Amino acid sequence: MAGGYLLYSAAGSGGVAVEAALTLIGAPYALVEAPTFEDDAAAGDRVLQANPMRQVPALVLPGGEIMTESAAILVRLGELHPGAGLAPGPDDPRRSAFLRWMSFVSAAVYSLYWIKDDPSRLVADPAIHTEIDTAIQDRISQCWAIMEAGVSPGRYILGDELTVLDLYVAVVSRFRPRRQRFHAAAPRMGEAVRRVDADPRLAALWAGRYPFFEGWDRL
Ligand SMILES: N[C@@H](CCC(=O)N[C@@H](CS)C(=O)NCC(=O)O)C(=O)O
Repeated sequence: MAGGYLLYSAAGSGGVAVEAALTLIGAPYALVEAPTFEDDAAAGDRVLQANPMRQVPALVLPGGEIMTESAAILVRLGELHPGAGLAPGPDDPRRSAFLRWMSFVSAAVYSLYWIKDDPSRLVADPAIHTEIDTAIQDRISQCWAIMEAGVSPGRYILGDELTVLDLYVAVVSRFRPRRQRFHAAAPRMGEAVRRVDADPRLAALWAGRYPFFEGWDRL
């Protein structure tokens, strides 16, 4: 796609973090809606042309190159648009923590959803699926607590400036076990993500793509 970004994403998915980054950057993008995690084979087929993992997000860069992997996409967008100030550069004192925690969210938390969303991918016996789900929810809460202990937040997770890490955590912490457990495990990061939730530049995006509704966090 010449001249703009093409994003494969879905409402309520990790792709919304990429949508948030593009919104703050002010970069126009076209969207291919592909709710790969729902019982929708066509959605998987749609994203397959960009991502052999059948997952969103996948981003086609203006030059045609395809990127998958949410953390890499977010870091790269920050690099490609330095004026937006969303990704600490190589000489920034926050750089090591930035890369560390971007990878951590992806590897330690987000990757668990491939099993959590459908435990039969690993274990056929449905009698065990609830146990797996509970164990994964506990593991996710533990990971948030480990991250909470390792960061030194200011107004945002890495200090007083918003980065794509804040967008990433604000979205991934909406997945089950959702925010009640996230806030219990990570109260200081919780303040940062509430700030991201309330950012007026993102109000329309959250409302349209990952809305809060009465009782959403009790699911
Ligand atoms: N490692 C990937 C994980 C992406 C991912 O799990 N995406 C979910 C949506 S939030 C998905 O497409 N799930 C469908 C599936 O895994 O079959 C990333 O960080 O981008």
